[in-house]
Amino acid sequence: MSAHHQSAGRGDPPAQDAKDQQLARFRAAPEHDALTTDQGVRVDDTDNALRAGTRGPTLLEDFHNREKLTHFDHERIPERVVHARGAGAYGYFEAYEPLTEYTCADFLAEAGRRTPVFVRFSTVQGPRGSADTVRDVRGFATKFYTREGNYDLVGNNMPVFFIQDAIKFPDFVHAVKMEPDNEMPTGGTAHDTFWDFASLQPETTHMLMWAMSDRAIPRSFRMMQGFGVHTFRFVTADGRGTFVKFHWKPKLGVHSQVWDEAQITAGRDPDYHRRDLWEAIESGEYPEWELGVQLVPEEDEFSFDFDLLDATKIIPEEQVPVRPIGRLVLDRNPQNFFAETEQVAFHTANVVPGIDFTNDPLLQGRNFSYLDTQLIRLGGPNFSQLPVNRPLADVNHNHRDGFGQQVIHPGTNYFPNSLGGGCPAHAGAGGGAGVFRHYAQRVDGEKIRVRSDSFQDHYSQAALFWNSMADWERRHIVEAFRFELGKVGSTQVRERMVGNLANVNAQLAEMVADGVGVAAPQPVSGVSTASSPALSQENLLGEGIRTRKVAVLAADGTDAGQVTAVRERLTAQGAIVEVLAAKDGSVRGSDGGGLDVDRALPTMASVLYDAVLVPDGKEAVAALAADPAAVRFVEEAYRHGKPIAVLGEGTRLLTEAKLPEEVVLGESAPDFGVLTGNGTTAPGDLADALATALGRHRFPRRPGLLN
Ligand code: HDD
Repeated sequence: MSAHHQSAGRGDPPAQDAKDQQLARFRAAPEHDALTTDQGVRVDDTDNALRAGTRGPTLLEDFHNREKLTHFDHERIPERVVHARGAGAYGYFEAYEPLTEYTCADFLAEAGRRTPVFVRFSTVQGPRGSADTVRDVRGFATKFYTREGNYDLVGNNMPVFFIQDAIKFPDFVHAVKMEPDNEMPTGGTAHDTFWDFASLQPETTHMLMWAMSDRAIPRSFRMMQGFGVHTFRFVTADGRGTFVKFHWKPKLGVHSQVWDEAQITAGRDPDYHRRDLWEAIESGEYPEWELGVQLVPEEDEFSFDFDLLDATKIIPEEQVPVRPIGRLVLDRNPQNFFAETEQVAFHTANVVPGIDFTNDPLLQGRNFSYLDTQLIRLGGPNFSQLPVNRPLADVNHNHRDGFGQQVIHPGTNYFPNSLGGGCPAHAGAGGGAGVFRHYAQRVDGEKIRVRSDSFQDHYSQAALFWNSMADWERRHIVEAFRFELGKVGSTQVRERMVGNLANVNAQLAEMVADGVGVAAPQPVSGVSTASSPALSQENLLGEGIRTRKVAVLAADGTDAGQVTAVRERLTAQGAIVEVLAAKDGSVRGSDGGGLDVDRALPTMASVLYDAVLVPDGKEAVAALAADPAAVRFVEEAYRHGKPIAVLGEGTRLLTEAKLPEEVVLGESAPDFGVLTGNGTTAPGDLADALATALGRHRFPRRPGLLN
């Protein structure tokens, strides 16, 4: 490959028709684009190894064959020990206003300043090839290529963590990953070792509430919140500190799948989230988040009933509001998964002037761990030279050599020096802006291996979370605990875990105990009754229905006019409408014209859509009613709480799917997101009603749901 290909990386335009361009280049100048060895020698044939006679042995002399196989044999690198499964994209961060009152961070210093970013989303437990829609925490890691160096905000889609001290991380990860003897399960936490650990480690309780909630089964990466988790510190140019927590809020709202749906999706499309992100960006629907901060003056450090340094705690938004400070837009897919998404190396200690750490013991441990992990994963100390990791800011130091060194460093390699003109010089000497100076925090204490008493309350905020949930969110949490603990073989572990839950809520503990066949624990007195409405997804719907997917079930005889009318109305609001029929190609509309089929029904499933529409047309509906895949499609959409719209004859499919008749055909049907239009209903009106229903995402109070 020629040099201009190899240098492709960050900042290059997307590869639209890269293959065509490459071919054209080859035709124009074969000497530049022909296949070569690593040494640049052009190769005549890469399909046949050199052999002695056409049927004879392969020869060791074939350097091209040996080089090709050797390179292939070394293609894999160790996958991430956690967060191995992920998807990434480029974009930019744009600041809303100067934040100089709180931080001297250059990328936050001016309204409208844009900073390029790379974001990688991930699951935690599963290996690289595991399914996207497992019940798990999602990683949300952002690398800001600021003018003053790279800043990494390595967060999750949940604002707290399982443990308080990083020294517990290897234990936690050993317990959560696949079990050591049989390497099961692949993705997810529903197994003995995880719950054994969790039940013995009560500090996990708050995070467990989040992990058993719908937050752990997002509809899309684009519809997740993100959190920096720890309390960090903003620092001004004159050295003043302010505590800060970071929040990403998705423009599209926070939405989830239901558990049954997530499990089916894992089979129907294991790449569901990866594909969703990729396709949204390819189609110009750039996902967007707002970055918000909770700011706490240093003098208020001890004014909370929890410790700001404890990563198992949130600051409720009602207590300290989240102030929006900028937006993140992802507008470019990577060109090469390995080079970019796999090789990106995040590190909590990648900070820039104006952002500093606190003594959160989880954060302090992370500040060691990420650099260490990159050394083994990326094979040496020069990984920051990889295109995706390279800062935009100038890099100047005396680090030298090592595996994979890309830079030809001239001159001296030590400091102080006179022979190299004293360069690179200490930036501090000039005293200028844009230099990282550690926050001057006074520290005094004994060397002790002891957790602070202020870290001991493990249940109040777990209760806060539970108390803040809507009825259906609580139902989902109970079902999730029942599922997970139901997969645990050890009765002792089940009992111990249920016992912990009694500290959160007696009803929760009772319902879980009932589901997993253990005795309900004794109620605990003094359980917190506080709540925080900002935690419920019912209050995080977002606006609009952009990129929501609507399936139209069609067959020969479908009322094509209706489809066109509905499609127009919905796509005008940004929804995606796809016509599904038994076979690809087109179907005959009821007016005799053709209706293009977007997807063959057998290749799709209701779990891959947000709503379903069955248009009118006697012949078509009869065919659909006789097709088990179509009937199942409607039934599943119903059981997963999705909006369903039927016009005229389409109603028959509701009956065929054996949905609760009193609901779907009763007056309350629209309240449950089942919309039926008769002969006089204008398709546009039905489309509007469907759009409103889609805006509510799901109808979790509908009878007959699968959780
Ligand atoms: Fe971590 C990866 C997030 C605690 C050690 N972590 C990793 C990634 C995310 C997080 C998003 C994937 C980055 C990527 O996409 O490449 N981790 C968190 C959050 C935590 C957290 C939000 C708690 C607040 N992590 C944590 C602790 C330790 C680690 C306490 C170790 C002491 N994390 C790692 C790691 C990983 C990692 C082993 C695996 C691969 C990598 O770093 O690059 O170093």
